[in-house]
Amino acid sequence: MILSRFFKLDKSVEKSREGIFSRIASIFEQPRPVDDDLWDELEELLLQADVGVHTTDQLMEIMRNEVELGNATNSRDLYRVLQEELVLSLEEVAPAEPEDFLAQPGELGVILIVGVNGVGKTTSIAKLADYWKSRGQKVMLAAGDTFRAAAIDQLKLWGDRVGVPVIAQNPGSDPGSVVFDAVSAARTRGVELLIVDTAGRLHTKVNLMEELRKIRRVLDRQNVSHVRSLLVLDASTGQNAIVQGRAFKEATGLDGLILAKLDGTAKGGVVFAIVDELEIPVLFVGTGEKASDLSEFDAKAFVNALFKRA
Ligand SMILES: Nc1nc2c(ncn2[C@@H]2O[C@H](COP(=O)(O)OP(=O)(O)O)[C@@H](O)[C@H]2O)c(=O)[nH]1
Ligand SMILES: [Mg+2]
Repeated sequence: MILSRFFKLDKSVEKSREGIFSRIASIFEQPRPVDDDLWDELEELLLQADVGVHTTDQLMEIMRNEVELGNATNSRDLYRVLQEELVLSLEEVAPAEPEDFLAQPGELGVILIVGVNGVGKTTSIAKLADYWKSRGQKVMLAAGDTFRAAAIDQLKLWGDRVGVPVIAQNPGSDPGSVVFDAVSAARTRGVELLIVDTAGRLHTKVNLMEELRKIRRVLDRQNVSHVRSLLVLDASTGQNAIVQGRAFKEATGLDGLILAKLDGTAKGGVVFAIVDELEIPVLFVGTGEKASDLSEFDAKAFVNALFKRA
């Protein structure tokens, strides 16, 4: 059996598809007039799906316009417009490709993984390591979350499982120093991709910014020119993810998003709100707790998966 490239993406939205999105689909499946009842039901379900007030308002306005212009005259037309607009809303933000996160062959690229504690950072790092290792990259991890001893041990454990080396120091050591060591080790061993775990104490935003800036300064000093940062958000935290995203965008600048735990929520509509509000492309989604539970993100495949009918 040939599995589609987005098979995992498809599976990760099962809860959303079987929950609110199947109710949205059912609005349109039977031919019915486009009246106030339809608009009200649709608006309410989009909000329930966590699409967010701003994104929902925009979608509703576009759909009403299409009806006024005569481009959509019945519920089936509107269903098509809704799906097209959902895809467009994701595509409005220039998409990122996984390859953008790698340096030129023979050079060292660094990816900083940022996000609040508990969102799925360390697990996502293991998934990324597995993803790129299986695509032939020589990968190394750096335990830059030195705040908690458990965070260092957890990263080492994942490194063993996926078979990539982990550079770590003692708990409480300076993350900048860990990164310095890791870059030196990476160069010595011909590593192409260094993925750095970082601490996620958002409540001390000033320190967090300072810590991330310091890591960047260390990378500058070592002449690492290809540095990208990826924010991990927990899809099941809904609109709160947007608040976190804004703080990190301000603090460090972001090149892409990983939405962890998409499999754990029925409110997969939050993806539209996150992309709309943060204007940062989703690169990967987390589809479970194993190292292989990661899927590339694609706007069309995602919308198709949400509305796919058995
Ligand atoms: N279902 C599911 N669980 C996840 C996913 N990513 C992470 N987790 C779980 O979320 C919890 C926190 O993950 P962790 O990587 O330690 O978060 P961190 O504190 O941000 O580093 C762990 O129990 C993970 O197994 C995912 O994509 N799906
Ligand atoms: Mg962690």
